Amino acid sequence: MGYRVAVVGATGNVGREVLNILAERKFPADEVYALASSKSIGREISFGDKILKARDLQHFDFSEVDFAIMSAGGSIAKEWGPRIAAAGAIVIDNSSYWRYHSDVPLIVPEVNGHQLDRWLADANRTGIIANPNCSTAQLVVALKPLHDAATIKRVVVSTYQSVSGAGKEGVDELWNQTKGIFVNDSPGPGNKFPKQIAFNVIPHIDVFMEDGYTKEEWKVLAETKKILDPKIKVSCTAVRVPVFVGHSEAVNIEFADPISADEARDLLREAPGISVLDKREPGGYATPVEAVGEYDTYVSRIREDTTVENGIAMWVVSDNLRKGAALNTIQIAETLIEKGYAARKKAA
Ligand code: 11C
Repeated sequence: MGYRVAVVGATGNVGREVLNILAERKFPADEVYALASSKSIGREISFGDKILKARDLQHFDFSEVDFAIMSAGGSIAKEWGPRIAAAGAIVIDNSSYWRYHSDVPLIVPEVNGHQLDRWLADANRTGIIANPNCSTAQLVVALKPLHDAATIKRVVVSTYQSVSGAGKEGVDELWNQTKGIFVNDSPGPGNKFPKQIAFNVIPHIDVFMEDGYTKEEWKVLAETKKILDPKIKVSCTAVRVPVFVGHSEAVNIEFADPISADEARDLLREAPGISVLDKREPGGYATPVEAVGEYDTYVSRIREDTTVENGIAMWVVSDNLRKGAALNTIQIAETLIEKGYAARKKAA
């Protein structure tokens, strides 16, 4: 018997990618429902070779749904996560709302998918699983095999984040400003980014916090600790760049134990979800252009960082809408199925 999957926020950038990936990976679904807010009812959305019509979240009956994959923002997640879970579906939420709740697992299957065994067996589970921020997901996939081998003490990461992380408005703003400058027009102030994004970079993503870091930077720190190891120290500088899709990260890691660049490269080559592209020659590294539409996180420029005792520096690139969002939610659902989560009996 196949599963019933509701995609909440199906008309957004990530929701559409969830539908694409469910179809691409032939997810074992009998039914897939595209749900959206009332203003999008009836909108047509591609699902493989089919077209789904968006249905109204407010009036949808979740009592026979097995998975609700939500990419509809924090306030919808707050209100609807517990309601959908109470109807018996497993909620996999992409927003930041549930990520830091102690009774909600925050999962990247390659890194801490094993936590789902205990969660599934827990009769009192909340029914909600959180998906991490895109910049965290690709980072922890790349850190995990190295941490297992040589124990990471500290990570310093600078991100180069594409505008699709800021949703459709972010993509439109880069497009419109680029076109405007190209035809010699003033780009004009944007609504989404605090400074011109076309032909520029902006060292500011999400709101500023009291300590001077931004919320995006704090998320990378808090989520790396929750997913990988609370003992790892993390410092992040998050930067928006004029790229449509694909986040990049320059990462410097300090380990407790010695590890060479060759050892790190070999470990990363064997690790799930990673492709190593690391030739020390022009073009012998990954950029966002190659990562778009891919499942893997690419690791390049692996070298020893001799400014600390046991240091490695590397470059990590991934499709932020895929591993950073839609793909990871589907991998969570696939992991639950592998661990024995069965489709619910349907009414006769
Ligand atoms: C960005 N990383 O690139 C953000 C988008 O917490 O899920 C994802 C925000 C989140 O702007």
